[in-house]
Amino acid sequence: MRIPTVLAATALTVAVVSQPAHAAAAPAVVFTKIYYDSPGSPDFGKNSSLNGEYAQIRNRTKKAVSLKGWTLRDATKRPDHVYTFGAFTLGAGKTVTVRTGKGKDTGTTRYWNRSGGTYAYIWNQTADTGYLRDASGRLIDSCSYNSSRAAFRIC
Ligand SMILES: [Ca+2]
Ligand SMILES: [Ca+2]
Repeated sequence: MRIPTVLAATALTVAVVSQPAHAAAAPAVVFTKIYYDSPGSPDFGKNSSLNGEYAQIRNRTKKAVSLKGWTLRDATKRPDHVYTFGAFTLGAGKTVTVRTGKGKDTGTTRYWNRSGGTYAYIWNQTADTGYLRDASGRLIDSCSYNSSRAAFRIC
């Protein structure tokens, strides 16, 4: 059935106007950056290079959020591409950096502790997606990129 142009336009206007009421609230904890092309080229997979790629996650709220059991992963369906937070609290307005390589966890930086050369990188150099899920597996935020022209993506 053909919809008269006037009616179609009216329906579109209604849909656009009503959209904010249905839009989900911005999540409390969000990706802010994925630095996917570690400095230097080529990327040989040394620990310093693995730690040159990272994802940053920020708590936008005025309350601390426990990230214990929360997971961070890329688009790859591999169990070793899942980072699970241990006991960790992200303070109000604070940002945590999750680096791919090995290191000693601090209050602001966590380490995926991956090694094994070039296959240890998590974040693809051209296109990938980060997923952040809470301890019950609910998707909290995601960040996608599809460009090799930059070294990082601001989410
Ligand atoms: Ca590089
Ligand atoms: Ca990947």
